Amino acid sequence: MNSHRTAAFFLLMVLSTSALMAGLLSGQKAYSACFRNGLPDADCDGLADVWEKPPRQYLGINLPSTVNWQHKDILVEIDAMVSHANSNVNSAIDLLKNKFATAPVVNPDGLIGINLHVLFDDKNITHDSCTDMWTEFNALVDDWFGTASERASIPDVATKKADIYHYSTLVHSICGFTGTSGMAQQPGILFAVSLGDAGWADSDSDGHPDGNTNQKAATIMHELGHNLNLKHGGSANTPPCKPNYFSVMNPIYQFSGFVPQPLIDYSNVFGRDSQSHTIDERNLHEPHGIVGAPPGFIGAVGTSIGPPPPNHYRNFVADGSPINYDWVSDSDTTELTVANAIKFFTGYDSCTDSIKAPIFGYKDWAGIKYWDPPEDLERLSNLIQFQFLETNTVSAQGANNSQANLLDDPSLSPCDLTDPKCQDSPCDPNEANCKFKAIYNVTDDPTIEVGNSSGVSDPEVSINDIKNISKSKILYIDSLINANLTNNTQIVNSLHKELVNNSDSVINLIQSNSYNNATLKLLKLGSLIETGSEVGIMESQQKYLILRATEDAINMLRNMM
Ligand SMILES: [Ca+2]
Ligand SMILES: [Ca+2]
Ligand SMILES: [Ca+2]
Ligand SMILES: [Ca+2]
Ligand SMILES: [Zn+2]
Ligand SMILES: [Zn+2]
Repeated sequence: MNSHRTAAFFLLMVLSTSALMAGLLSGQKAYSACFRNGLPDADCDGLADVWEKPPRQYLGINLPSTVNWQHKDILVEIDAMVSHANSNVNSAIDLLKNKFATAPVVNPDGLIGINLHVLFDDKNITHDSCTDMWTEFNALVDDWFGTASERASIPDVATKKADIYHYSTLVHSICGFTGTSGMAQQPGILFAVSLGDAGWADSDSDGHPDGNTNQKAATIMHELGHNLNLKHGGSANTPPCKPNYFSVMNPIYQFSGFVPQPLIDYSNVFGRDSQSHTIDERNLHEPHGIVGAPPGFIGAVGTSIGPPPPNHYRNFVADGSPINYDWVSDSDTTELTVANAIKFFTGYDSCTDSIKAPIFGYKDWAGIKYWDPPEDLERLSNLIQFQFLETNTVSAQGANNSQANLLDDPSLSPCDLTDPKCQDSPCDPNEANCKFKAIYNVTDDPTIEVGNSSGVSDPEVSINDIKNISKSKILYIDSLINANLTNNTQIVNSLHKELVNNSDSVINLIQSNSYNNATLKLLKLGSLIETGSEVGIMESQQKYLILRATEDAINMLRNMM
């Protein structure tokens, strides 16, 4: 079955630097520099113009009637196993279509955005308690990629369709990776979404988990992102869990847990320190904030030392407001040159990273690889995209990019491009000292395989990771109660049992996936704390802390249902 994964397409074109620059300077539409299978691809979406124009066909496969040769299109077919084809799949798809439609990506038609076409097709694939990646999954691809009528009429349709479509099956679970949310080729065509293990939400309450709308939308976008060559840290997988990488690709932002609400979007801006170009863990500024997230988004930053509750991480609004994180744990937030590793989230081992270095966000939307072209061409199309973006669509994308002004802050000194890491730097491309390293000649080497899958995504967030985070939140509430009600042992003991020690304690309820009952119990405990008199003398400040932590835990559990 590997044929459609290894099908090679050759870019039979030679593009010299001077021709490109001449095109840009004369105002010619430089994005005609893109080709697919040697055919012009005006909008650089990996679909040749001729396929996107009427009758909109490729090897007998009809493309959606709304594909546009002058506007980027991404085509996805999704099939589902029985019990995984609930109606909220459509809600998740609608949510994603809106995100792509307003993406800060420019098109020859002068409009921004990407048209995401999702065909939610076969919904009756025989259920399997786990799907082996990739042997069993590839068999599903062979059997189900394409519509029933395409499969009946087009020989080898799976191979052909993989040239123009991404393909996913909503499966129950991935063998050997219980609880993981998915797996994807990176870059590539295929991805699996696996939200069936115990603990994921049961959207239709039939006793069979399948993921709620947010869980589905985030996972589809995350896995498709891997196909489009996005990684857990943007341009690379490591380090993951960067607080200034505001993307659904970031494991700490894909689901609620460390953050109150998931971030279901690709990043558009390099998140950075509110007063400098990046965040340098060797030189942190306690009184500064982090900027670059979508308006209102609450992020999370963690560290391996220091007591900030709960569990060594702190939430922040990424609008530049001071985080006031006491990085050195000396009970003030005034230090301006602190060294600490801030990608460490207790309860989620995949974040563990003690190296202190500058950490960079990424502009996902500009870094998308539409069709696994040679690296050189990728750089080229990114450059073109940036140039065009700056000159033609600044106002169009303004609404979506309110932090753009911060990035262009002229009071900041240019970032140091002699630092190799600055290839991922948060420089604005128009800044005098911020340049892509070079524009390469595009090779016509016919041995380069295009459209080939060259890797697989790193392990994804699992439901167990999320449950670990929720349990740590409960333990934190428990520790607050212990610390603040020391002189009322009987009440403390009974609250402790309710939270941690009874067979139906909140922790045990979470463990057995009874999120609703855990929530009810937390609400009861909350009102008990609220009334105060019943639990003895407690300062209002202490009460506030406990109530806030309780609310946080309740919010998280609600996101899991
Ligand atoms: Ca195209
Ligand atoms: Ca197009
Ligand atoms: Ca199908
Ligand atoms: Ca269900
Ligand atoms: Zn299932
Ligand atoms: Zn991933």
